[in-house]
Amino acid sequence: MKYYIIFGPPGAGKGTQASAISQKYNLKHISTGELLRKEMAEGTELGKKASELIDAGCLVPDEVVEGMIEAEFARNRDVDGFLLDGYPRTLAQAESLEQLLGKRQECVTAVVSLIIPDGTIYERIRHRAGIEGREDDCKDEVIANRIATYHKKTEPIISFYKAAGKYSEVDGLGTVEEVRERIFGVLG
Ligand code: B4P
Repeated sequence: MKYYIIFGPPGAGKGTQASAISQKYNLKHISTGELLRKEMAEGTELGKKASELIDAGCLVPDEVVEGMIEAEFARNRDVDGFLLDGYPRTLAQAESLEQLLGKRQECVTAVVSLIIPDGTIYERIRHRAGIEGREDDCKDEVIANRIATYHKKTEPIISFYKAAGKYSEVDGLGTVEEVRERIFGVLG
């Protein structure tokens, strides 16, 4: 099994690029953001708790997303691997993923990180707010908190995967197609 991670700040293009990557390599795409939005749309207890945090630009607790990932691995057996999008987002999540994969005698295959400046994050998320109306995209202070949370809690993961020799960076600026070709160039 392959376990790829598409990594980057909010608005870097992770979700945008994920479908082409998962199609090309026959991977099951797992977006923790999408799974959480589904819970919110269905009005489940988990969704109600998550929405307060997400709408404020905060991360949901590690154990919530860890449980979701474990359930998705168990549910999807007929694939060549997984593309994790938006997970892990903290060092604790990265360590938990190591343990989970270790139990299956597996490990992370590669991490592809999309690099974009903070200013572009604002532009892209403001643009998406006009199209999708996601609550967490609509206020500048919430976007600012998501960016700050990325730098504080998510960026430290980079050294974790660099040390494991699994980390590559791709320029996230340019058209969706240009970025996609760069990702394919790294994944081979
Ligand atoms: P996500 O759903 O992961 O939201 P995101 O970071 O905004 O990324 P997304 O994949 O949607 O956007 P993309 O960059 O593709 O998470 C939402 C929230 O859920 C988090 O803030 C957090 O609260 C919670 N959460 C999720 N996972 C969690 C975890 N593991 N632990 C704890 N909490 C968690 O695209 C953004 C926009 O850019 C789009 O409009 C797109 O069209 C545009 N775009 C993309 N590529 C472009 C390009 N090349 N040029 C121009 N525009 C482009």
